[in-house]
Amino acid sequence: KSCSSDWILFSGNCYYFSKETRDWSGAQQYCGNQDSGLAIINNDDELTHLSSKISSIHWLGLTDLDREGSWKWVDGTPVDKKYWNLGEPNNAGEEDCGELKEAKLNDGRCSEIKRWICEKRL
Ligand code: 2F8
Ligand code: CA
Repeated sequence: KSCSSDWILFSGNCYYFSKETRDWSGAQQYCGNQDSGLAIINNDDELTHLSSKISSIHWLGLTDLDREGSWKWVDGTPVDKKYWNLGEPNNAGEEDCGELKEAKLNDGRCSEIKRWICEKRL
């Protein structure tokens, strides 16, 4: 078995790195339509690998929309604090959606339009 074309395999999961751009909900909707979800980072290897594939900010499956300040991956797993960039999450203005930027997490405005990463089990 292998990943669909345009998806890449890493450690038993298939990832889609969008070229198009959407807000966080739109990105989540795209992934859902592909039987996947916005990507979730479970360990250092995954963070390193995903980061090595991108050169701009991408949405991840991370949000505190359910409860301000309570950051969780979209599968309900709490986020390991070591992955945040220094000083993040800072909720600057109002930032409830998580993104990957230079191998660290940042909270960004959910309405911003940017690329995203989807993930599904192979
Ligand atoms: O310095 C980190 C800070 O950078 C930006 O704000 C100046 C980000 N906001 C936007 O890109 C809109 C913040 O999320 C980030 O914390
Ligand atoms: Ca921020």
